[in-house]
Amino acid sequence: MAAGRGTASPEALERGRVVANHGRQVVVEDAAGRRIPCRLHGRKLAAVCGDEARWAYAHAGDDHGTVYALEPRRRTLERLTSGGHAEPIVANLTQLVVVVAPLPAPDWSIVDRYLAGAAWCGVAALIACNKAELGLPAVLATELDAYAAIGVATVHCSTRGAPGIEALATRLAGAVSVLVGQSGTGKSSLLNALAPEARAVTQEISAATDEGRHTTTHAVLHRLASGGDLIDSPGVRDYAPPLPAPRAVASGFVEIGQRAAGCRFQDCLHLSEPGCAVRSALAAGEIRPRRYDSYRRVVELAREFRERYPERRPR
Ligand SMILES: Nc1nc2c(ncn2[C@@H]2O[C@H](COP(=O)(O)OP(=O)(O)OP(=O)(O)O)[C@@H](O)[C@H]2O)c(=O)[nH]1
Ligand SMILES: [Mg+2]
Ligand SMILES: [Zn+2]
Repeated sequence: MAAGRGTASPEALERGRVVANHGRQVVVEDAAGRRIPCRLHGRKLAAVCGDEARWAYAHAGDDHGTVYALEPRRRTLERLTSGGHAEPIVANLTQLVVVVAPLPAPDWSIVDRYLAGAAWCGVAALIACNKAELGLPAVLATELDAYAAIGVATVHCSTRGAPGIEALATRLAGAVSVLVGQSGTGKSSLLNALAPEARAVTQEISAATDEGRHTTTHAVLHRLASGGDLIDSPGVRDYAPPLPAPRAVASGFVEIGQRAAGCRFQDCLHLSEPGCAVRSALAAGEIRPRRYDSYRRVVELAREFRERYPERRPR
């Protein structure tokens, strides 16, 4: 089937999935697994990795095509831009995998914000601790145990030695997952280990700063032989998801959201209100101060957002 540029009607278009995104140029995978470079039709169309696309070859026999439309997105991972807008990163996900490692040293507030963002958009989340063959510093092991204790799944993996990638592969089977996290944690290395044909570029972290070099610049999706689809994404220096109303922030912090029902006031923000079950649990050592601090900072962000953009409705 081929539809010319001006003649493409929705029924005549093929279905495919955006598996890489380079601005106005994308790569679409068709039902047979072929990957076709496509341009986006019109200025308004903006695709992200994971989008379901309606596309057509420009002319019969062409090896490139045009994307004319995108299907409505489900479960989109978004980030809050400095201008206060929600920018989609990847679409139609089922699982977010936050990758941490002994080096670069984890920034746990980034991890907490990813977990909150996943909860708010209805995506399951998992923490993968890569480079585990190096051995885990006690502080890292303690944090991972604490996440496990509040019900966040954690898996240890390595692309260089034991424990390997099997436990991660098991978690990815049957899911559409995205690898996110700080630069240099080994996201692209994990993709290459799981899907060697991906041949994603990887790079040593900087010896001067012990930080990654922001090697990956675009999200890319690969099918795994072990099952599931995996999206590699660029490493971040910081991350904030689009913010809900301050009262809804607790739903992104599982151990805080669970206790909110015990608060005296229904609209308790768990900051300094009397009769607050969350503050009681914090005082009793049942909630970790570091996690509470992450929560408090996100509530502050959500309040600032409301003051700054009163016309924008929180989702
Ligand atoms: N020791 C050890 N090093 C690893 C492991 N996995 C990846 N690395 C190394 O970590 C460095 C960074 O790996 P990348 O895969 O480029 O990291 P990334 O997370 O994709 O980085 P960005 O694309 O910048 O976000 C490279 O030198 C990898 O060889 C591992 O399991 N153990
Ligand atoms: Mg990378
Ligand atoms: Zn409270």
